[in-house]
Amino acid sequence: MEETKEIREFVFKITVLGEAAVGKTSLLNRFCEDSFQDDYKPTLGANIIRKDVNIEESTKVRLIMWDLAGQEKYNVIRSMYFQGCEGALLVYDVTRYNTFDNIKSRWLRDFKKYIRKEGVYVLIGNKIDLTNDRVVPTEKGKDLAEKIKASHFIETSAKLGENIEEAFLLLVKQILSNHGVNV
Ligand code: G3D
Ligand code: MG
Repeated sequence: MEETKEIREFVFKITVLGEAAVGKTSLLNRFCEDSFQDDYKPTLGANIIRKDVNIEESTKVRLIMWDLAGQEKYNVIRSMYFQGCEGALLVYDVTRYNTFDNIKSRWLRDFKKYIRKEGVYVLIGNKIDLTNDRVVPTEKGKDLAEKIKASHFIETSAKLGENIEEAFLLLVKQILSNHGVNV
């Protein structure tokens, strides 16, 4: 008789943080291309997206992702936005230095302030397809990731679809590992 493996199911809420126009919505859209976008609540100022990912045959994860609609002034909905959040993608734009500087001074600070301490984050340098406009070198990204103790660093292009799935999976696997699940 075949052995049946127990299926483990998880639901994680994650967020994508970073300055306006770094590509947060584009990253989410890329990652969720084939998936369901439900609960669109424009009045909340946030778009709530869900996607199911199978990490292994026996480990299923449902991701609930909040995308801020429009401006990055989320004061009003901040507590809802961060509540129950397990992790974040911290995104900067490799063609704009200020978006890189603001990771530490603003987005990581907010993450730490509003999300419980065990929350994990992956640092992302987006728009690497714009090679001629790049001002933040890969090494700088790596250094920052180390300094802020990000669990990983990865460079992406939401435009070309480069490393998008990888970025989200790195975050999910780190969250699972924090829950004592080894994949
Ligand atoms: P945000 O949600 O962080 O505010 P968006 O950012 O996803 O709305 O993206 C802002 C702009 O950057 C968009 O251009 C989008 O197409 C572009 N963009 C996002 N990711 C990439 C990328 O990897 N490469 C390039 N070249 N552009 C990207 P528009 O012109 O629509 O404002
Ligand atoms: Mg957006």
